Amino acid sequence: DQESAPATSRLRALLHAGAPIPVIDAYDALSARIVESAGYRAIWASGLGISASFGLRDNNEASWTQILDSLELMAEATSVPILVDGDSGFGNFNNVRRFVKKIGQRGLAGVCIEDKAFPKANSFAERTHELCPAGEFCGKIRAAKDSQPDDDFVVVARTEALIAGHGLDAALARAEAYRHAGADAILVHSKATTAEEVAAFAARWGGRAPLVVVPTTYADTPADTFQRMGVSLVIWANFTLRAAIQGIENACAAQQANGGAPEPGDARYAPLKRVFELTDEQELRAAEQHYMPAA
Ligand code: SPV
Ligand code: MG
Repeated sequence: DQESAPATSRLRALLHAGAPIPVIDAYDALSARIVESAGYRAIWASGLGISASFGLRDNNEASWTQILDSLELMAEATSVPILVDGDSGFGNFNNVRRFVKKIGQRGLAGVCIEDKAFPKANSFAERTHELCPAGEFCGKIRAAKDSQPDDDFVVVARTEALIAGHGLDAALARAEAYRHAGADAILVHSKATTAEEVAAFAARWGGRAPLVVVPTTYADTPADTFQRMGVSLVIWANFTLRAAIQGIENACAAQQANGGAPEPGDARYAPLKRVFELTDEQELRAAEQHYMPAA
């Protein structure tokens, strides 16, 4: 996990660290910087978060080039590896190939592709979730692996079988097929309110490939439960997004209650100094010293 190793290799090392690694979402370059400075070892570039940052729904409303532009800025702003939420691949295997090639060129460390139909819907949306046929999805995984920028790039296959109500056997059969297609890890998504469902999956999976979970609806699960399950990555997929929304809402409400103006010294606001730190203002001053003639 050396800083000098490529992002792809560092993400791969986390998958095989032998203990659950907490990963949190970012939805733009600034939130990615904040996550990195808080000490997270990897970032989840959330599809929900990026689309919400555009004011759009998590239904493939944003074009994939709009998402790519945001991902490029996120990668440029950070040095920890970024696992990209690639939704259902923005189309068929051919769209997957193009997307993986483009994120690979931009230094993203891996991609997660889910076995939903296109356009996808958020897993927590109250609706019928249509899955991509397993055979077709295996082609997408193979296409992703064949388009990766280096051998360590991580392709996570995400099954939505439990979300779609197809049950444990179907989820396990799909995961096994995706592993054979070349997936480096399996994300088993669940909207259950306890970890029981994913624990049952993990028990039958038996560590055939690294396992990734997204415990949004079972967030109160103790960390040692994930350890016992043999989970590799625990992705807190929408927590910076929700913290930002709540933070801005609280600040706006307080200002509105104060006639529209901020209260002097309100600790709700990060100091401007923090903004300049997060955008590395200091580096520009040093570069000016280096490149500009003294006045
Ligand atoms: C996302 O963060 O966009 C995800 C995770 O895909 S979830 O919203 O939990 O489905
Ligand atoms: Mg998503």
